[in-house]
Amino acid sequence: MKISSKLLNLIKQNKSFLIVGHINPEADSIGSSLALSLGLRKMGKKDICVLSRDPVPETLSFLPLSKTVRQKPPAGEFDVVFIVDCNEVSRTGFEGFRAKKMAVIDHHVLPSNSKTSEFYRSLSASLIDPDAAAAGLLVYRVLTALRVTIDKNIATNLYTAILTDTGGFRYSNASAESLQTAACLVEAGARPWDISKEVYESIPFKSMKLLGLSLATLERKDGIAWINATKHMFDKTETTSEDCEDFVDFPRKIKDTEVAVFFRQDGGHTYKLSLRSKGRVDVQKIARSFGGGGHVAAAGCKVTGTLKEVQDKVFRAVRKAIKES
Ligand SMILES: [Mn+2]
Repeated sequence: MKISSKLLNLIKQNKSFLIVGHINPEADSIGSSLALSLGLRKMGKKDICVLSRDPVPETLSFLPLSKTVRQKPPAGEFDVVFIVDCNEVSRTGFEGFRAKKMAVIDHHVLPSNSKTSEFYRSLSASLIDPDAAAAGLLVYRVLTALRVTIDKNIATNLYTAILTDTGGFRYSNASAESLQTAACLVEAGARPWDISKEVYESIPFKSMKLLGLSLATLERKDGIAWINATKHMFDKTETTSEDCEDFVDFPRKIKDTEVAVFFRQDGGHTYKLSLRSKGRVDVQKIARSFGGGGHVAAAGCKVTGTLKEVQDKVFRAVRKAIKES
């Protein structure tokens, strides 16, 4: 996809930039925003602010310049606000921005309602490519089109963004472009093992203890594999819900699993569910039938009842979805 000259000119012809990602930011949101800001700085732009409503997760504090991310916009008006890794103002967690112009760099599918298209028409420029594996790839395209030299700090931010959004270059979005770009980023100074260590090999000890307890509950039936984490387990390991973010990946890894479910006890009789599909079943539909949402292959919802009641209800819906797939 070609980058519009509108977007390139918007950058060339303006001086001050506010760059904002989405709420609950992960590596693509933070890494892409920081890389864009570093690239603009290399072009001689001095007035740049990277904004995130929620703080940078501790696990991403290794990203170069991550400490410069602000949670509140500075006073004064910017020339341009860039919305990165999302395509709605509401996803940024802010109500609006003091900026003369707005642009979007994103790889999510645009929600198809009129309000959005009105918003879309109001943009000064955009680069929205749902086929791109990560927003980081789009920022790379923009910076190279602007002939910015990619240095080690930019490369580290972008490599981490692409690495994590492709699940370590394993998911179906791991395109030739993502691998080719990653190779260029390594040449520019990104260090794969250093980054992998930070992203995949820095699990807190207590989280691993919790995983041990949770994995001991593993069961499977009819193409569904599941584990759970109870309040008792959190208390015993002195952990919180933050310590079990990827747990649902473990039942998904099992051969012949169609749908994996992780049940996390939230209150006495409330369970937060994470659902993952290996590709055949649309778990977003299942989650939505319980008031939740997400993506085709990854979704979540909350269900009340005892663990047994919750599991009976959910498995009935999952079995039906597997049968219909
Ligand atoms: Mn992303």
